[in-house]
Amino acid sequence: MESPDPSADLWRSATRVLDQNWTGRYTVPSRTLYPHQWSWDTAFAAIGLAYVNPGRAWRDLRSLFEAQWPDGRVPHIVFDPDVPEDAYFPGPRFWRVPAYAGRPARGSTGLVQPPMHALAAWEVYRHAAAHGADAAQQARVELDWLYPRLVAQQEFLGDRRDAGGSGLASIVHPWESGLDNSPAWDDALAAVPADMSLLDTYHRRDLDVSDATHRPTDSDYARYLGLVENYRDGGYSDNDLALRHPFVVECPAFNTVLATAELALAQIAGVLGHPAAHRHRERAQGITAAITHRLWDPESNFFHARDVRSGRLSPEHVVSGLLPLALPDLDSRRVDTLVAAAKSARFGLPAPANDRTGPSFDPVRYWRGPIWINVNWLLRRGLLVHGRRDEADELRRALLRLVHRNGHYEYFHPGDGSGLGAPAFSWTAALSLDLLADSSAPAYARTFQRT
Ligand code: 2M8
Repeated sequence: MESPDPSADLWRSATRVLDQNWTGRYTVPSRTLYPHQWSWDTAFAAIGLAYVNPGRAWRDLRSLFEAQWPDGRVPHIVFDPDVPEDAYFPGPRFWRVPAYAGRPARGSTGLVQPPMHALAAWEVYRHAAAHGADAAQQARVELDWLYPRLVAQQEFLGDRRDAGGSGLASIVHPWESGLDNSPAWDDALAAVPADMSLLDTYHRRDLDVSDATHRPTDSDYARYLGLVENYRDGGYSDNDLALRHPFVVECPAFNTVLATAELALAQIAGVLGHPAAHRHRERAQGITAAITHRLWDPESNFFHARDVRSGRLSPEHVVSGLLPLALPDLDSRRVDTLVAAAKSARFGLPAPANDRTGPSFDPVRYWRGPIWINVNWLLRRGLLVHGRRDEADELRRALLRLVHRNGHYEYFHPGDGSGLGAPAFSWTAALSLDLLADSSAPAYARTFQRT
């Protein structure tokens, strides 16, 4: 596909990052920091690959879903058996996931991540025809293969993970949120014991390859490991989660993605001639209602994570509280309130991961202050869904400017925009391609470098 002029260098560099991070079967998020396949990263990569290599987008999604568990869960990391155990911690040996019949010989974790994949599959399908008749035909075959697997993923999250009985999926580990180190988990994590001796037993590989001031603290990391051990030693069972597991939380962003997935599944079901389209739309409405009912705080006028065990809402204002904007059925009063919050001194667009005015704001520690492209990409979708065209275009230009000036970094400093974390990061590159290719906002190509 032709790159939109005059953004050709950004287009080329983004394509190069995705090429460099392609292993032959899937895209790694980063060669240095994340040398395996990550779940929601795969979905974001596919959204970008839709423009430059749809065959690879489908291969990526297939690789991930080939590792889906019989209970429907899609693991948050699928390990590459050719990568040494010590290249990433915690690796396959720590997770001790049982081998299931029919699964390929790739280990995985037992956690999940936000189910972005239905939306990604829909986006790849939508763009397939632009690549010719063969690509369009392949897209149809791939959708057919993926659809029942995507439905199983939703059922796992909607049934097995509805620990609060509220119609929302709970996460059992901060890593499941994708917004791993967000202050949204601080309250719930405070009740999780930090066994510091785990850090004597295990070596934090992330600190070998990145700056410790950017990464989670040791006490948070000890809690992360303890949570994995608890879930793992319970056989990764989701029975009686709220009683047996010390971290069970309903996240507004995770559940927004869950609802968005139902809407994408409705579209996919329509293409496949499947009668379930209506049911998927109803589910999306049900999740939207539950998010509004359970996670909106009328005092703060914002969405917050709920700790299912204590029943408390997190007091933090973080970017996940803005993401329900992506729900088409969100009422207009809340839409207005969220847009105002996004543009307020707390955030500003592009939105940092955390409230700039709050005490937990840290401009370099990951998910506690920096700007991430993926959550802003979701926010932009929300603005578009609710007809906020001008704000969406402005955000699009700002995101592209940020990446163009600073590179395809994992995250960006919310003050000076400098690149932080891993360079050559896949979802930054992939979503830049999607933002660049947006033909509905052609003005971008003329203005983003100047403004
Ligand atoms: C980060 O998470 C991993 C653990 O899953 C880590 O910190 O080692 C998060 O930013 C997560 O959202 C992302 O999927 C992953 C790979 O990019 O990195």
